[in-house]
Parts: sequence; structure tokens; C-alpha cells
Amino acid sequence: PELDIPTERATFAMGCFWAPEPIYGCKKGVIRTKVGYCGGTKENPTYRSLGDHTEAIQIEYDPTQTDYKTLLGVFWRQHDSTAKYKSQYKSAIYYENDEQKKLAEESKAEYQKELQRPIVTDIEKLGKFYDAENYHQKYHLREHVQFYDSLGLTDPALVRSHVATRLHGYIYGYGTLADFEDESKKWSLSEDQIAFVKKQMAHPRAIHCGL
Ligand code: MHO
Repeated sequence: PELDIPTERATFAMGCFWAPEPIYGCKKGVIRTKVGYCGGTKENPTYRSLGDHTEAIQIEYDPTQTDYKTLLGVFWRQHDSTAKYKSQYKSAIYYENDEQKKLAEESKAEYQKELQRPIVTDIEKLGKFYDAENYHQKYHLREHVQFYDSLGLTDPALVRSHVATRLHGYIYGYGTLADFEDESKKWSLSEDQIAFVKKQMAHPRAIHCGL
């Protein structure tokens, strides 16, 4: 169920990196997500010693099911791209090739038409991406320790897991019941596990991320 298939990558910074993992987690074609630090010059940054880096999410997606442009659409709609924050929380798109750069610039111009205030998002070439500490990965899923434990998704499995990535999104209310019922068949969840996810989907906990 961990889906070892060819993927492409998108790297975005949209404020505190706890929030975008569930937002992207159960979008169509998203295989896995992780969070980390990039964009700065400090070697081996950590959460407590971040230097000039920015909190970012890295999304691995199946290009036969979704595309970079679709993921950019989510990026613009799911955070405030007009607010100026310090480098830790700035809004940024980290492209990896000319195609991504072009799509990022086009989508920025397109989305700017809908806004009164200027977009401050930086569009930069991705340098080294440093994975964040495990406790930041799937941060909100970690509130449900009994649940992910019951799935055998303790660290380090939790960090790279496709199933954890998808469930993270569903549990925080970012997917539809029909999609969950369809795709969860592949994961052979128990009735209790299915009931738990459905209950959370009906009343998702709020994502807290004070900057
Ligand atoms: N200090 C904030 C943001 C955490 S974020 C991973 C909080 O604890 O909610 O930078």
C-alpha cells in the first residue's frame, strides 16, 4: 500500500509547515508529503536553529493523476500570499526546472488579478531541502496516536508513509467521503479504523498554527 511509483516533486512555503501537509495529503494524485527547511544558506538547519531558511512542504505526486498547475492552484488558495512574514514563514515557490518556473510565474500573474493587494510570494530555484525533525512530520496526525499506532505507522514509517499522508488529509476534513471509501479499500483498514476516520471527517479538529 505504500505505492512505490515514479513521482514528480513540488516544493512550497506557505507559512507554518504543519498546515499544508493535511491540505495536500488527500488531493488527487498526491503520493506523499514531508516538511523541511530550504531557501537559506545555513548548513544543517534545525527547528531551533533555523538561520535564514524557510519552512516548506515537499509534495511527491503521480504526474498521471495530477499536475504542477493543479497543485499551484491549491497553493494560492490555501494561504495568504499577500502577507509579509519573516523568512521562517514567508510565502515561496521553489521550482526545480524551467517548466515549473514558468508555470509558477504564470499562475502568480493569473491569481494576482483576483486580489487587491500585491502578492509577495518569492519564486526561487530550489537548493538543498533539509528534512525537518520527525516530530514535525505529519504533525497533526500525531495527535491521534492510538490510531496511527494501530496501523503500524510509528516512526520512521510515519514520516514517509503514503497511507499516513492520505489519512492525514482525510482526518482533517480535506477530502470527500466517497473518495475515502473508494481508496481506503486498498489499505485493508479495520471497521474500527474506518469508523474513526469517518468520525473525524464529520468533525475535523481545527488546525492550529499560530505564526
Ligand atoms: N510557534 C507556532 C508555529 C509552529 S511552526 C512549526 C506554534 O507553536 O503554533 O513554526
